[in-house]
Amino acid sequence: MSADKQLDLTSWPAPLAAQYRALGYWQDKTLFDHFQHTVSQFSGATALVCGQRQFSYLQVAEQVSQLASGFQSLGLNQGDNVVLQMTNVAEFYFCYFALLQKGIRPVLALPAHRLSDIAYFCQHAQAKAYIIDGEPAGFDYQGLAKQVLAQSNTLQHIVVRGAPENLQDQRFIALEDIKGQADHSQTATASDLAFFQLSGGTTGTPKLIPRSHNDYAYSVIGSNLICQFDTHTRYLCALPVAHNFPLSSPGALGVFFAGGTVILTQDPTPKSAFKLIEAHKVTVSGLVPPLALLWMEQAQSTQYDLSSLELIQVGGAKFSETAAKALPNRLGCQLQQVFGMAEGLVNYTRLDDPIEIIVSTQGRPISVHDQVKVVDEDGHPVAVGEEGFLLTQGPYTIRGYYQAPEHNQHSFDQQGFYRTGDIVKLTEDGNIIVTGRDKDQINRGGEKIAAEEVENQLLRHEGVHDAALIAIPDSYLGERSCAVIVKVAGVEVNPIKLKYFLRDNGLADYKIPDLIKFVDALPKTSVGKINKKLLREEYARL
Ligand code: AMP
Ligand code: DBH
Repeated sequence: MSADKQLDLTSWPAPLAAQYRALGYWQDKTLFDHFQHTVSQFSGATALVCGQRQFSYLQVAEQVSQLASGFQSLGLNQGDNVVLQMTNVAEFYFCYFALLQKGIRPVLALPAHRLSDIAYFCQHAQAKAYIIDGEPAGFDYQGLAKQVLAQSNTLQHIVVRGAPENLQDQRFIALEDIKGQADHSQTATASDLAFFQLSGGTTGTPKLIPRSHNDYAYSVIGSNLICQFDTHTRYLCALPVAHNFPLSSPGALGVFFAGGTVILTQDPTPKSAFKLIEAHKVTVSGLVPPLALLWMEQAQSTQYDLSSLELIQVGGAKFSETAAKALPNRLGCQLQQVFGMAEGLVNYTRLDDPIEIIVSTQGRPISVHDQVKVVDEDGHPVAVGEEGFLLTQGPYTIRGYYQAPEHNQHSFDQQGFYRTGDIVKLTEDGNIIVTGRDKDQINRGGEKIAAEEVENQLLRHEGVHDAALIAIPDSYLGERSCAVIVKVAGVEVNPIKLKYFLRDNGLADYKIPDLIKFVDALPKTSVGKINKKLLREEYARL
């Protein structure tokens, strides 16, 4: 089945699409149109700061138009997929808009993804190009690209920011060298699939999330209204640029739609971030809970002036009420909790909410047309204040993962509501409190790990007979991962060897178990599945 046919299967039912258009949520403008609109209004304003480099809106637009023709001259066309993996550098946005302009669809990989993820994205998306950062400190993406090439039969180009090392291999080409004559013509249309976000996942393989221009643009515009991003906004992008939170909630796209400035950093720790806050008079940033805690600790003794900060958004994992109460004083600004997902639904506490709501809830949906259902095991709605499973549909929540028909059967209900896998309570006033999780995932300080993926990799080791990956509480990260393993008799295995084995197999560092424990047998439920609930209780005090 062709990729576009597949999108039809996962797109919104016609009556809902008509409603979202009638409401003005879907404006039938592409993400590139929205960006261009800002360029036409604020061409001289600073759009982007990246290290020593600064770019006005016009300068960003020039870079984008030259890359748009560059990508086409490589033979990439509307409907083609590519994998884009950049660190927090300006070129991420140049590539992103250029690809979107031409209807070429990037899979937004995170810098932490490794061979096992990237090879899978390339294969599943039939990617024709893999675009990487060739000069970051700390990791050799060009080396990774060589390994990816060896496993892919679709990749034709490795496009490298910086200098390609592998000059004998014609497939490696510098991003700088593909730039052509400025090309402002657009091939994409707003109802098209624009790009792929990635799901934290719950299964053996990560899932690709198809986002359309219309739905994503609406989530950004709605977020801007709630968070009041405007031309004065100076947003420090401290989380990985490609992640849904700093890209769209309202994140960098919110800034670019509003005419503000994005300040990029590769290093989100206080030492570097605080310096940038002072230097660029940052007004807002989005953080995961462990980073927020670190900033709060260090703010006490910092020499830098943080007084420009107006708002800190915290999301990606549950932020404790105690920390939430302390944040405004420690950082001298307002707190906003954000509970979102790359599949769609994003909830915010509102800027004018009473402080009790801001510290004790994860907010409410962007749109009154985000429908949320909180149901029990049998799918019946629970009473307000009762815990249940959260399902949702709305103007920017996907109807299906990309080419994953079997998985989609479980992930969406009969009406097409997405099963978030989160356990929540609704308050009287419609705010959501996240109380737990039904999905087999570990949320390691905002980084999601699908237990099954790591278990499958562990089971490939000759010394592993059975394996279960569980979350254990951690005061800093919220959760850490622990692999509980039954060995094969007579084969020598130890935690260090297993961790190396996983790394050598291309598993990303954040997915490598923090702890590995050996047991004689794993507890089973009455139907013979591993009893993870029991394991979690047993290992909770480690
Ligand atoms: P993903 O589907 O990989 O984008 O991850 C989204 C998931 O992150 C949500 O379904 C929640 O499980 C979790 N999450 C995001 N924000 C929060 C938050 N503020 N509090 C608790 N969990 C969160
Ligand atoms: O965790 C997430 O995926 C997330 C958190 C906050 C998200 O996708 C978002 C906001 O948009």
